[in-house]
Amino acid sequence: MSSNKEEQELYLYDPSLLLKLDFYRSPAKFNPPITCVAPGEPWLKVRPLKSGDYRRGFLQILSQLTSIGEISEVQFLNRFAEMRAKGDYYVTVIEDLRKNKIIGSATLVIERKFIHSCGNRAHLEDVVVDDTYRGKQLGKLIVVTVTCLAEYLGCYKMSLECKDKLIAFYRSIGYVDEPGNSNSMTLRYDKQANL
Ligand code: 16G
Repeated sequence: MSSNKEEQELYLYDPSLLLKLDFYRSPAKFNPPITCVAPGEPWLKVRPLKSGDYRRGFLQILSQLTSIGEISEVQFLNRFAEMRAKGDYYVTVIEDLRKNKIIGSATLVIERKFIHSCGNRAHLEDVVVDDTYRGKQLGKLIVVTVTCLAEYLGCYKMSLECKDKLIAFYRSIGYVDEPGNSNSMTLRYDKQANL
């Protein structure tokens, strides 16, 4: 990708938001300490999704999570533009700058409500980190980044659905099963059983 093209790229949301997050508010412990601004290696970058990330393997990384289907660059850009116009989608990625590749992603979606004084509820979605980058705390880093972002943006709570094997991970960074209120139910229209 030419640098001219890179300059024309759009961010999904304002990248300066990531400079304002206070990682010390999270119960997550990082050893060694890292944050979204200082992710532990000079070649790692945490940032909002960009319009050019189709060519940086963004969909390939998501395919480590679930089925992606055939998505053209035009379809990607149309969905990107819809999310950007809505303003409630905070798809956040980790890039390996050496390879110009997306290696991790997590999405914060904000749902506007009438309850809780017209409050906003945060949803954690589509968390994935390339498993060849294990041991760099990147799963924790990307989840804590969007978790702190939701709090910064004034959400009253953040919730998620996950596989059983990930419960311990989410507990370790502050997510809890609320007694009597932690069930998740699904009705599938796509009839896919990718569980
Ligand atoms: C997990 C994800 C969810 C994702 C779903 C895909 C997290 C915290 N949860 O539940 O966001 O959309 O998997 O599975 O990342 P599906 O293809 O069966 O909907």
